[in-house]
Amino acid sequence: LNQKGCVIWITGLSGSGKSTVACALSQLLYQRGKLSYILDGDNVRHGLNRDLSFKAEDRAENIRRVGEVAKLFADSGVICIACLISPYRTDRDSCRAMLPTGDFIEVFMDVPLQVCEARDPKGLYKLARAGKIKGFTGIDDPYEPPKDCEIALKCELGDCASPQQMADKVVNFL
Ligand code: GGZ
Repeated sequence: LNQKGCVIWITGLSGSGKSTVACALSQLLYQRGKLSYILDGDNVRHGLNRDLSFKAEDRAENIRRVGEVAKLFADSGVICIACLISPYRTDRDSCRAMLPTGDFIEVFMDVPLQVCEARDPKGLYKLARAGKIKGFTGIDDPYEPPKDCEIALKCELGDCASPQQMADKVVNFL
C-alpha cells in the first residue's frame, strides 16, 4: 500500500454536507490510488453505536468509539474519513489526542444554520422546530465550531462550492 494512514474528521451541523464531501473525497482519493474508508455517524449509529442516544454523554461516547475505530483504520494505513456532527470541541480534541501529531485533520463544514435548515434533506429541522425532536443540534442543542481546524469549508447563502471543489481542497491539503 503506497500511502500513510490518517484520520480526516469532518464536523458540522446536520445538512451541512459532511457525508457528501466525504463521498466526493473518497472518490478523488480512489482516482489517485489511495484507499479510504468512511465512518459516517448516521450509519455507525445503526450498528456499532445503536445503543447511544443524542444526549451529551452519549454523543461523547459515539465520538470516542468512532475515534478509536478511525485510529485502527489509520494504523492499518487507510485514510479514514469520519463524518459526525461531533458538536463538542472537547470530544473532537480527545480524538485528535489519540493520534500522532499531524495525523488528525479536522475539517469544518462552515455552513450557516439557515442554509442547513433550508436544505433539510430528511425533514429533521422541521420536526425539531415543531418540538417533535428534542435536543436537535443547532435548534435546541449546542454546536461548538472548531477554533483551529486544519481546513474550513465555508459556504454562504447562495454561494457554496461544489462537493468536488471542497474535496479538492482537502486533497490539496493532504
Ligand atoms: C442531531 C440528529 C438528532 C439530534 C437524529 N441532533 O443529518 P442526519 O440526521 O442524517 O445525520 C444526523 C445524525 C447525527 O448523528 P451523529 O452521530 O453525527 O451525531 S453526534 O456526532 O452529535 O453524535 C441527523 C440525525 O443523526 N439526528 N437526532 N437530536 N442530529
